[in-house]
Amino acid sequence: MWRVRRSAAERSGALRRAFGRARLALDDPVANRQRGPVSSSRIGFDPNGPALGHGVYGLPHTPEEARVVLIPVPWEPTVSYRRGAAKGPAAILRASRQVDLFDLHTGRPYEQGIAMLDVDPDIVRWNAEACAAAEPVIAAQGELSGDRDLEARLATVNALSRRLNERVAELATRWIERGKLVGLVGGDHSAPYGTIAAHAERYPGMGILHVDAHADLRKAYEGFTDSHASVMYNVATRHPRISRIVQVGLRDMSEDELKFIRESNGRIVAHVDPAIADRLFEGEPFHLIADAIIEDLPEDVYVTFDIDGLDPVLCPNTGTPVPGGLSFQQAVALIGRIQKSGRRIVGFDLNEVAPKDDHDDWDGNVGARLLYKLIGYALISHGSR
Ligand SMILES: [Mn+2]
Repeated sequence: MWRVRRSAAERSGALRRAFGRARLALDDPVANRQRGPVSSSRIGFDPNGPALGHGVYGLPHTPEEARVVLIPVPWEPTVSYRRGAAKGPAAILRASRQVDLFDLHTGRPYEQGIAMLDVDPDIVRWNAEACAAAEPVIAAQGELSGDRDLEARLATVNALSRRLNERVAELATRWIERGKLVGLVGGDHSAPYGTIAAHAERYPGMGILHVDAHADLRKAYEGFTDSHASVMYNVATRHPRISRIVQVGLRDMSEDELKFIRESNGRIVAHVDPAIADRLFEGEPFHLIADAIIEDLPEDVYVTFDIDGLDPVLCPNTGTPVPGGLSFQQAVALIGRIQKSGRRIVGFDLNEVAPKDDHDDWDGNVGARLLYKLIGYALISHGSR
């Protein structure tokens, strides 16, 4: 028998060593800059207490006061497999109140203020209209074969998608111009198109880290020009100032999408899930894989995170789950290493989070925690600690 019973003293020694290592992790310079006593008078509330406000993460900040402004976009008309992503912002908001404000990776992101805007009622209305119009088109799998009614419905969805994109871009631009760090909470993956466009305007030459099980490079899907499955195609073709798109976690894609990547001459780089898994199986440490991925990115990075890039045990109710994917720790390490490499996270979105129902909070819980890491690392990467 190789397991040896350890004495209590040895066990506590092991605990001390483990705790010492945790301390070391917190002793890194980034965490240090966030140290110092936090008094409730300085920030107006007790960060160790239960959530006080009705805001995201239980925080009391208004968008004007906050450094980070989150735009909720409950949108899912083109969802092809199962719905639920429109409930993502509410699920994340609900679950966020259970997240401890102090974060072991990023310290105290809450000190700078985080606020989620109220949902724009126009977006709710457009989503309902577009979902109703889309239903028969999805049922026909985009095979319209001259059917006037289906063609009219498709045109309605595409027009509403354009309105959504314009509205989201306006909202994002308005808050970016006020000096805020803007994040978007979807919704399906077409929801963040407008905020990606707004950031591309503000940060010419920026790159995108795109975490997803899918490439989302389809030239329209089921006839929908602004499908969740087309968002990166639209980003790539409509925004030449985006210097590079680096995709991670892909494990379900068409040959046309692969061809589109190959023909992009390196502007789109795909780190597919099977290749990452092979390297891990062969014993390559994840940090080297992560750094190789980040090497492909320019100085300014926008992160678009489809929750289905993670292992589906972390997002069981997302619209199009695929086995495989990143662990939570790997995803957090990847985001963290963007910041540690000296790059700047200029904006971000989290999409395709879908709760099972209005009471289930697992998908929302994972989403809220991942979003908090994105916020924390984005803030540190801006040097505004
Ligand atoms: Mn996606």
